[in-house]
Amino acid sequence: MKYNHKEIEKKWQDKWFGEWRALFEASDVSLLPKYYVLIEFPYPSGEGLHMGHPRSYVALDVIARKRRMEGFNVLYPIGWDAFGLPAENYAIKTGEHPRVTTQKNIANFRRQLKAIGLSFDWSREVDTTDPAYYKWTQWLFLQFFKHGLAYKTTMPINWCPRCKIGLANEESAGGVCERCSGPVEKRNKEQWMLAITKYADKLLDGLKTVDYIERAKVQQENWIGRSEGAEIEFRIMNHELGIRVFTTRPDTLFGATYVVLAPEHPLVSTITENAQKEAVEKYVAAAQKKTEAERSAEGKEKTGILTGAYAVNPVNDEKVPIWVADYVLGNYGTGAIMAVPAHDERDFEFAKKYDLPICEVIHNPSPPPLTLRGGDETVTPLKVRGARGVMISAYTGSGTLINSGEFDGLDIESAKRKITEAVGGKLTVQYHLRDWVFSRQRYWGEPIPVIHCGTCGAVPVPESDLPVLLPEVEKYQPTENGESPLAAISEWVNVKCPTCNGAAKRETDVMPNWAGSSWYFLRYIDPKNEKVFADAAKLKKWMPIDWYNGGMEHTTLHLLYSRFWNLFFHDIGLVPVSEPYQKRTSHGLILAEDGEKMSKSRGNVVNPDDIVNEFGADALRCYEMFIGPFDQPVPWSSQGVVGVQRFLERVRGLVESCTLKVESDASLARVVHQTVKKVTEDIEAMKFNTAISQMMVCANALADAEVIPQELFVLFLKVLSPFAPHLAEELWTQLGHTESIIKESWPMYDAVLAKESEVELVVQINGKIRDRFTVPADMPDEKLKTRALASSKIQELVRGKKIIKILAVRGKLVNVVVQ
Ligand code: ANZ
Ligand code: ZN
Repeated sequence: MKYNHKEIEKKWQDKWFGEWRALFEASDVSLLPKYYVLIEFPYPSGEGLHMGHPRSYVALDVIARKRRMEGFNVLYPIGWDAFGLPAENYAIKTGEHPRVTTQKNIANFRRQLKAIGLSFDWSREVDTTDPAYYKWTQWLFLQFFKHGLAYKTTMPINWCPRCKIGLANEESAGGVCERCSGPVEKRNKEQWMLAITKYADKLLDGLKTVDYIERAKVQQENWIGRSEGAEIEFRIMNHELGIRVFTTRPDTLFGATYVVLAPEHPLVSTITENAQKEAVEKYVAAAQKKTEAERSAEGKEKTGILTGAYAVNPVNDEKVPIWVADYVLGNYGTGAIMAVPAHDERDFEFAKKYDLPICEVIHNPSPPPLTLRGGDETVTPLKVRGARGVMISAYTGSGTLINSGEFDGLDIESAKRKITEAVGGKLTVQYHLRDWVFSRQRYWGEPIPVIHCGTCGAVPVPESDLPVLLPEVEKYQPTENGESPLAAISEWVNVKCPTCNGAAKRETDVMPNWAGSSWYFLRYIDPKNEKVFADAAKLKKWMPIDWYNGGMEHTTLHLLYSRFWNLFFHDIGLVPVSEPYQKRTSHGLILAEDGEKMSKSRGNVVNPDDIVNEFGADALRCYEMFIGPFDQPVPWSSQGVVGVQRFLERVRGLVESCTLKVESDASLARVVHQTVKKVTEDIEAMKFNTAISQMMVCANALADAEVIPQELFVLFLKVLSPFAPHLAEELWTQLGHTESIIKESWPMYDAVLAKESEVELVVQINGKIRDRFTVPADMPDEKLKTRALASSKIQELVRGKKIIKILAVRGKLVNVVVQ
């Protein structure tokens, strides 16, 4: 009789999400230790769930289910990150209200997630687009505002002149509009900003206290990019003004042979000589069209243009030309650099191209040989002023100073300090992190709760007037001049100032779709609270999150943003811990069978619904866990699902051979206890794939036995249950139980029973001992022989020789006879 997964899985889901729903509900009053498991809540897209979602969700479902069986009070919540562009773009195209599409999509996602048997606590579902939720997003925004961390400034945005719409960075990748494929421009607009840079050091320091996957820590550190250096002023000849440069290498000041301004630098137009004006303006306009990434890409040919003006190097009074070049960015440091071609790669390339002087000031203890060959062509070494050798590239290593007057002989570090001091500069710290552009000229987002008054300035909407509801609009398209569609509703825009009662206007920008996800983990703790965003005592009970899994692509976005929000909330006493996530892990992508990214346009998408239908939820779950190392990208395989389904079929058959009576056979007991041990440990290490292969080995051993002692089968069934919960419940009832297997305790293994009895195997070649290692005592002869021949030592010694005979003595020795 074939296992009817459709019927059986539905039966258990009906119980779990119906009569038995308390099983998955976290308790605010329980005295059991708490455990908060979190996955990144999905954006409910029209396409429905994709295969990547279950990889993360099932993995943490396994952990949540195991923790419940270990006696924890588990919180494993779910919700919808539902503001966002696809629903809005769809509305622009079809006129259908984003709320309508969003509700439809949510219903579909809910159905799909339940069909996979995920043990979410559905009583705490949140939806970021629900006014009862975004009221608090707005309230939290106002805390930033009140503490001076939300401010308005003019910033360039991505603007598509054809679609007349402001685009998010993600919609204008490569400088191309996602909708019309036309070129995107930069346009200056007033934007709300959140001062995340004020938290740069806290965001760095906090990383030292949490258990994050190493890659995520490194990415965040690099993104924040703390850089110690100095600001030094260069006087401009024939001008009152000076140019301040930021350098991490003030020790190389004697080697600064020219100065470069970013095209955006405000001094460019002031100091450019008349003869150069036209050319410089053209250059600046061209630079504006490039993205930051294009401008700073390594290996890309550097371009620049002379201003005709000169500056004075403050350390030696040398006259140096001032250039404009787009490899210098306007919004980093001071937007101006001193160029030291001898010791900076980019400056070296630039100096070579424009034939600028190169002056060596750090002694290179092992200079490259005079003639060097790079590939097939000979590299021409450059003659360098003051140098004793030649240079074929910048020397960026450490060493002592040369050609630096009184500072000669100093090491780099002390020279940094002394030279900065000598020229009246100051030591500073720069961060690559930028403040967060927090407004969008869009419809489908949280209205920013601020009112602009001519007299009082920007005034927060009073708490009692929150939420500021999204009004109904006729058109979802931004206005002609790139304002949010909200700007077109005058009865909504025109209000009284809450402070002076004069005529005032509402802010018409909305928040970015990162807002709702920056604090959702707090709302799960108290999702229905109408008085506060979450009750303090409950926050204290549940925070921090014990285990958070999510995509690597969010490391420098959502993960950083939400840490920032939480750090700030902690500073103003709203939350009990500074770091929200105690542990962060990440899963690899699931690729299509062809190894490419799954995408609709490639037509290689595997739909979870189809897999659940054909093979069952348990097969989907187990296969996603079996597919490969959890943190690696892996291609989907339809063969693989079939294999896993066969394993589950085999497990189902086992229950028929179960008996209460028999004594357990030692070797069968060993496999089962080893399986309990391995699955227990592998789940913690997220080695789900090896946990499943061990369960496959175990199922085979159980299937080979004539009868299976029920106590052993039960151990196996319990460790299988987080992976294949439907089947586990079904077999559990077949053994006569009436309550859920989830209520059982996680099994203990018997360490003595689990231990392989092992022996040392001696491997000889022609009677001489050549290798020894341990093997299971009961390894059969044929396996012993293969194992012996697999040893690298033995392989080495028999290579090229003819093996005549192999003898094995079980539990002792293998002798290989060669000619
Ligand atoms: C002179 C120098 C000599 C430099 C040398 C480096 C090596 P990080 O580590 O990223 O902070 N720089 C400064 N502002 C810049 C800007 N707005 N756009 C592009 N480059 C800029 O890098 C700091 C270094 O990058 C600075 O130190 C400056 O070049 C350059 F042997 O100054 B350095
Ligand atoms: Zn006012």
